[in-house]
Amino acid sequence: MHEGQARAYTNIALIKYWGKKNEELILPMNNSLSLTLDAFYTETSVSFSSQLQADTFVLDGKLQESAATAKVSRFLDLAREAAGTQLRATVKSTNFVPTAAGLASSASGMAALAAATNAALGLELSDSDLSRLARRGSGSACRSIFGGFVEWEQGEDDQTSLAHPVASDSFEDDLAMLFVLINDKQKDVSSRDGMRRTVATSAFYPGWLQSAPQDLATLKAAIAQKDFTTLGETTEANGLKMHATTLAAVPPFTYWSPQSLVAMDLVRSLRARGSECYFTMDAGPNVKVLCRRQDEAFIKAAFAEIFTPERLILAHAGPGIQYF
Ligand code: 2P0
Repeated sequence: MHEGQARAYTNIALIKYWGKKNEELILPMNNSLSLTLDAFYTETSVSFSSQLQADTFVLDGKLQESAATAKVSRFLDLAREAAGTQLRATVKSTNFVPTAAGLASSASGMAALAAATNAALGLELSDSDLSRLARRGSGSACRSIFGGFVEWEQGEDDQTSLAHPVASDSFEDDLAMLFVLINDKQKDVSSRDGMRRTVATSAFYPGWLQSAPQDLATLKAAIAQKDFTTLGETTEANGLKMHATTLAAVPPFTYWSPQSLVAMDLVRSLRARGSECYFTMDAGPNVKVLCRRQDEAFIKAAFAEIFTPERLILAHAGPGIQYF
């Protein structure tokens, strides 16, 4: 019996990963930069045993069906190959997200799975190697190996595509992110399908690729200078550009819902009234609001006039991977 356990926190990209140049290796089209957060995480245990005939995957106490288990199995195959073993495994994962959040995260999930597997098989991977391995499970997972600000270098091959922490002199500790949870049961386009469709068909995708490097450079300079205004403006602009690409895809789609627009409007009106905050969104209707930590209570209270308390969750910068 070989066992390992790990915890990984989710991350939200300030400069988005949107599109792959290699689907099998999960090599992205552009560098991305995220903030790891403390509010949502996944704990995973992996145990390999010669007694097992097949891999099993239990998520939040429920045995998963074949599709979810196959995804985990494909990931375990990579680790088995590295370790030179054929042993099958039992994987148990728990997502620590507030109830009804609609926030199950492949970033924290795959990062925790990679780390727990690393421990179980005694691979002794460095954090860089772990980031490469996690990337194969889900692109954004490579960033959840590290805490605080993290950049994923797109690279050119399996070896060169990985994340690393971005030096920040603890700037992240001055920040907060308010999650505005919007569950309106719209039909989902998974991020994987959404990216693929956008890369293949969107007339706006070349514009995305053209501007992402400048956004990244501006954001990194803002981190170095602890310039919150530039950080926020760049985050919001970059997110809007990513979402604009989906409108020009064939067929078109959007992750925005009416309530997302309400949240975005409130951010703009708070700003107009002198309360600095900025929004970003990912492959779903939830809106994440970036603000200074000193302003978080005021901004949360403004949102509480429109959204019920269980839909509002404050997060702060979180740590990298943890073994226990
Ligand atoms: C990001 N997203 O940078 C971007 C922004 C969603 C929008 O990474 O196909 O689950 O497994 O590599 O990492 C979500 O996509 O996709 C994501 P795969 P992943 O956070």
